[in-house]
Amino acid sequence: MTATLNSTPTLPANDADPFGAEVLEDPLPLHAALREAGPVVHLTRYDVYAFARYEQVHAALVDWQGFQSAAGVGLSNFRYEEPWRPPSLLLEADPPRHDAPRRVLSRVLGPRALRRLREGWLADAEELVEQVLGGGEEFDAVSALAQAFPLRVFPDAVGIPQEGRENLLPYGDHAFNAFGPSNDLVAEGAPRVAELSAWVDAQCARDVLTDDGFGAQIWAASDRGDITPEQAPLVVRSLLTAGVDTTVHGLSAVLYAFATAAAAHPQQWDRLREQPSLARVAFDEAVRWESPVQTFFRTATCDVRVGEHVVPEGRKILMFLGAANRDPRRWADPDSFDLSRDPSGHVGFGMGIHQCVGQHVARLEAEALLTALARRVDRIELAGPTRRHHNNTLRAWESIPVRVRLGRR
Ligand code: OVM
Repeated sequence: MTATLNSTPTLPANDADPFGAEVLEDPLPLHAALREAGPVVHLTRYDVYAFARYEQVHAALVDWQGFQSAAGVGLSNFRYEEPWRPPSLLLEADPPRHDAPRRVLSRVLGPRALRRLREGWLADAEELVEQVLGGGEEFDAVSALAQAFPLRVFPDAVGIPQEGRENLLPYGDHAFNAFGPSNDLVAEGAPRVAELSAWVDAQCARDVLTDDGFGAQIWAASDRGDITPEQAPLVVRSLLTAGVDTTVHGLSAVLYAFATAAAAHPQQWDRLREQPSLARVAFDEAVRWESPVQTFFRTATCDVRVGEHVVPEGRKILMFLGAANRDPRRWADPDSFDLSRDPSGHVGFGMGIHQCVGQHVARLEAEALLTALARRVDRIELAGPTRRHHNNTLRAWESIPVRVRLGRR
């Protein structure tokens, strides 16, 4: 390794803590510094490599042979360290083992399967919006909408019982913290991990799930032999881990974007009101702009050449999805939330074989909520100071106080 490094130019280094409170509060300065430093940077604090430019993040995401997931997509290297829970069959697996669970879940969550849910979710969103607006023209967009809507539709769609649903957000929050170092955020979650994990695992059993939800369809796939009966509960677990917090923060992001549009993104809400079919573009643009999932790691499976540098075999690489999604080398005016741009190609859902399998679910939730809101509200703006929620992986809001003005019916 020394010989390799000596024969190549010095790797740019950065000693910032990407999981420290200061960066989590505002990651944009670090992102800019890492992109500027070069195509690959050494993060000295954790002795890992970093990609922050779109080109390298995209290339690593699509090269699953060179950049594996089975050693874990967090800082912890499963080659040497025991994972905090049995690894995900999807997220923390490589082909060929990854492929059967992925095929099953892709079908369960695919556009065809979601058609069955569409009418009901559109009606649920209208009902929720009606109820929230009935409570007054000022409310917290995070709790009242971004959390309330996914919690209203998603657990029912999976088919879990009512009891204990308040565990979903804390469990997901911990799971996403666990991809980072074992810092204060992980320590704060630690006392409840056993209890939350036991509850989540219990919801994955066949006899606990309704007979018509995503969970039942995963179990039915094991009856057909598409996956094994041992795999079925772990695939259900992926839904309960990755399916709630992510959509909550994605919805928060798009609501924040519109609420701040008066200052930074003029006329975006008016455009959505005139053309509700923009709801899906708006959501994808918000996922690009905010990147609710900020980072994932990969592990090099061989010495990988990056420009004039080499990432040695077995080493972890931190991919900054959020930085790639605002790389000026790829995006014009990257910091603006702009409904007239084409956000496709963003890496907020990842890219390649691991690209978010739930993205159609997320888009349907966003479409339902945004169209319901746009039908009733003709102006949305901040009504007070916002507060971030810190998580080692997620870019999140704790609170977005908004004021709305009701429009014509
Ligand atoms: C999983 C999973 C997938 C994506 C993200 C994630 C906690 C988990 O399969 O459990 O974050």
